[in-house]
Amino acid sequence: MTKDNVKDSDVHLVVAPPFFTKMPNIGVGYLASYLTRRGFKVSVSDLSVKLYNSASVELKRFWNIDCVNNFFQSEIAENIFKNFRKEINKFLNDFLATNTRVIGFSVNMISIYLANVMAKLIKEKDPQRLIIFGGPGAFYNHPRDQIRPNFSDIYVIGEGEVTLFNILDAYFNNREIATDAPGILLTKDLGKRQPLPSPINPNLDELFYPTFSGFDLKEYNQGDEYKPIPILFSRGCVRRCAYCIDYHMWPKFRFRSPSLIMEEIRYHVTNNNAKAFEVIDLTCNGDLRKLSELCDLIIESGLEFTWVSYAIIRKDMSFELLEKMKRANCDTLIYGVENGSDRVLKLMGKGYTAEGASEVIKNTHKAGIRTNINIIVGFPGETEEDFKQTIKFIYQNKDYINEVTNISGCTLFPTADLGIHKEKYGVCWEEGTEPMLFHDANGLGREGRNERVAKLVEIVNNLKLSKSIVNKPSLNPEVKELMELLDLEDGAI
Ligand code: B12
Ligand code: SF4
Repeated sequence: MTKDNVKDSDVHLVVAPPFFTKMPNIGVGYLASYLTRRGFKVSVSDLSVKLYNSASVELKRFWNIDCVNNFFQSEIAENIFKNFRKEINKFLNDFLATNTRVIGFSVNMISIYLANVMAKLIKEKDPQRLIIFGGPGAFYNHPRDQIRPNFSDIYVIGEGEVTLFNILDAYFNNREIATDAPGILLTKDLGKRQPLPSPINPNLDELFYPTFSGFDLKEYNQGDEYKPIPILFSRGCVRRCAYCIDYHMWPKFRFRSPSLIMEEIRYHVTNNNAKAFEVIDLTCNGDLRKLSELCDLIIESGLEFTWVSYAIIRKDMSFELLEKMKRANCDTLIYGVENGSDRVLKLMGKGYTAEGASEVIKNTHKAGIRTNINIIVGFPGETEEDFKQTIKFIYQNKDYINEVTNISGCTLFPTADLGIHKEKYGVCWEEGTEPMLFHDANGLGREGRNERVAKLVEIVNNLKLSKSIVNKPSLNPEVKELMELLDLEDGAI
C-alpha cells in the first residue's frame, strides 16, 4: 500500500474490509465531498479494495456475497485480519505517523469486527486519536452489540454528513461534542441508551455529490472493463414491505434535483471517463415526475453512458416513461417482484398484484430495457399452492425476463414489521435461536424454505433465465417431480 493515501488531514475516512470492490463506497464518497466543501481537509483509504486486489484467489472468497451465508460474520473478518496482518499494520503505522487526529471507519455487519481490531491497535499506540464508526454496521443494533469490548469512541447512527460535520466542528473548536444529540452514541453509553438516528436532511441537494477525488478509481473491478460509478437519485423508499429493514436507515423518501443529478453525471463522464453508472437507490422510481425530468435532461445532454437500477413495480409506470428511460440510457431494471401469489404479495404489503407485475415487466422488456427480477419464497403463510403461483408467474413471463437475479428464502429481522408483529404474521422461533430459523403457522421452517429455493433455482436454470443467482442451496431431488407435476414445458399451469 502506498503511503500517499494516508496523509495529514483533519479526518481520515476508511472503508473497512470486506466491502464490495466493484465500485467505490458511495457513503464515504458523500462524506468526503460534503466535509471538504464545508472546509475540512479529508483523506480516504479504501482498505477493502486494497486488500482484495492483493489477495490470492482463495482469500478473495471472503469478499464474496455467498460467504455471508457460509461463515459467521466474525469468522470472515478474523480470516481477513489473520491473512493481511502485515498490510493492516502498515496502514495503521502510516496513519499513526500522520498528524491526523480523527479517523472514521465505514462499517457493515461484517467489517465492524475488523474495524474494531484496528481501533484497538490504534488506541494501544495513541489513545488520544478520536475513532468514529459509521455506516450500516453502526446503524443497526445487532452488529454494534456483537462486539465487546468496543474500541471506537463514537458511533454515528444513520445519515452521516451533517452529524459528522457537527462532531468535527465541535472537536476542532474545542467545544463539547453533544453526546446526547440524535445520531451520536458514545461507545461508553452502549447498552445504556437507545440512540435516535441522525436527523435526515430534507433537502438532499445540500449534501452535494461524491466526486470520489480521494479514491483511486483504477483499483475497482480490476481485470474488467466495466467500471461503474455508484450514484443515488434518491434516498429512502416509498413502500414499507413487511420483511424490509433497508428503509429504516432512510425514514423519509427524498429525490434529488434532476439538474444536480445531471451535473453529477456530467462530472463523472468528463472527469472520470465514466461509461456506466449503478443507481444504488432502494428504488429509482419513487418519484415518477422527477425521474421523467431527469430522463429528459439525460436525453438532451446526448452523453453516452448506461445505467442500471432497482425499481419497484407500480401501476403508473407507463410504457411511455419506460421508453423514455431507455432513450435516457437505462440498460437494466431489477424489480423486487418477490412472489407470484396475490395472497402473499398482499401479506408482504407490496401494493400490486401478480398481473400488475406482469404488465410492468412486459412493458419494460418491450421498451428495450433488460428486465431482471428478484424472488422471495417462504414468506410466512406461503402455502404450496402459493409457491406454485410463483413458478407459474416465472413461467408465464419467461419471455420478458432476462434474469432472475436473486432467489432467497424469506429472512426475518427482529426489527422488521415481520419480527415486531410476530403474532400477526404467525411466526415464531425457539428462544435462544436465531430469528432466521423461524417457522410459520403452517410449520414451514428454514429447511422448507431452502427446499423451495432449490426447486425454483432448478426451474429457473432449466428455463435458462438465471445468470447470477445469489442464494444457492444444494439442489433438491424433488425438483424433477415438481417439474413433472407442473408440466411446465406444455404450459399446462
Ligand atoms: C447499494 C447497497 C449495496 C451495493 C453496494 C454498492 C456500493 N458501492 O456502495 C451492493 C449491491 C453491492 C451491496 C452488497 C452487499 N450488501 Co448492501 N446495501 C446496499 C443498500 C441498498 C444501500 C447502501 C447505500 O449505498 N446507501 C447510500 C449511502 C449514502 O449510504 P451509506 O453507505 O450507508 O452511508 C451513509 C451512512 O451510513 C453514514 N456512514 C457511512 N459510513 C460512515 C463512516 C463514518 C465515519 C460516519 C460518521 C458515517 C458513515 O453516512 C453516509 C452518508 O449519509 C443498503 C440498504 C440501506 N439500508 O441503505 C444495503 C446494505 C448496506 N447491504 C447490506 C449487506 C448485508 C450487503 C451484503 C453483505 C450482502 C447482501 N445481503 O446484500 C453485500 C456486501 C458485499 C460486499 N462484499 O461488501 C446490509 C448491511 C447490513 C449491516 N448491518 O451491515 C444493508 C444495510 C441491507 C440490509 N438491511 O441487509 N449492497
Ligand atoms: S420496495 Fe424494497 S426497499 Fe422499499 S420497502 Fe419494499 S423491500 Fe424495502
